[in-house]
Amino acid sequence: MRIDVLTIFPQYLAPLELSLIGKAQRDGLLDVRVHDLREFAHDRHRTVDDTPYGGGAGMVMKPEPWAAALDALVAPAKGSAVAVASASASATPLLIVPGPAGRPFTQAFAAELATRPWLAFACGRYEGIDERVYEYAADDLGLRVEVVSLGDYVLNGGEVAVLAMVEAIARLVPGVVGNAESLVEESHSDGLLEYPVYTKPASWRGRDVPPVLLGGDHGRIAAWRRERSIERTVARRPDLLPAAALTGLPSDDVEG
Ligand code: 6GU
Repeated sequence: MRIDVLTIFPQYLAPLELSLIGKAQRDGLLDVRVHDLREFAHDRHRTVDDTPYGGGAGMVMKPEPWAAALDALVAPAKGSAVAVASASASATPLLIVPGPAGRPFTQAFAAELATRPWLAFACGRYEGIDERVYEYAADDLGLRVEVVSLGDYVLNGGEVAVLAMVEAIARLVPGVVGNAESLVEESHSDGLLEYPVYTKPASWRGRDVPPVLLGGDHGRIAAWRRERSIERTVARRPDLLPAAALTGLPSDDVEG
């Protein structure tokens, strides 16, 4: 999977070199390319923002640097090595713009994005990006554009959100997570929150591991974990329960 990130703070994305995502890059499973938007601002001060039409607080990102950056991404100079390589992979990236006004980022959406050969993230700062950039990307460059939000709060820019989204997506790309079984039982994989987990010692500071987990009866353990998942979801995320019930998985326990 190829991932391009356009940002005025390339250093913000440095953690993508670490841990599982860094290893996946070295293993050739991920190809992450971070680009400095200011390289595409051609005035003396490399300006990327300006005051909003209609007035109001803050600044808006200018369309010209964004268009130049997206042009370079989608239609690299003809005959270049990049043009040849990307033409064989996938013609255009899916363009993701992180922002609090976006569609919610979920595990299901992460799984869909993990099947894509090429994603591009456009990190806005300030009050946002001139609206015409979205139209240009869709209408003139033919990109699918998705504004995506991590949740109902406001970050200063898209960079931290990209770190979170890339981690959630990349770990679903086959081979990135060594033990694929660990993807099956985690939170949100069946619409419920994950059950509590324990390790040695069996007794610690007067607190014992639930005895059922020590018994080796895998049927009883699975039933216990299902109950704890439902209990925890009821307590912390009751909004998830209608969708989880529709999967049919926990319905036996809900009735009993
Ligand atoms: Cl994806 N971006 C920004 N800038 N703020 C956010 C967000 C994303 N999700 C929640 N708040």
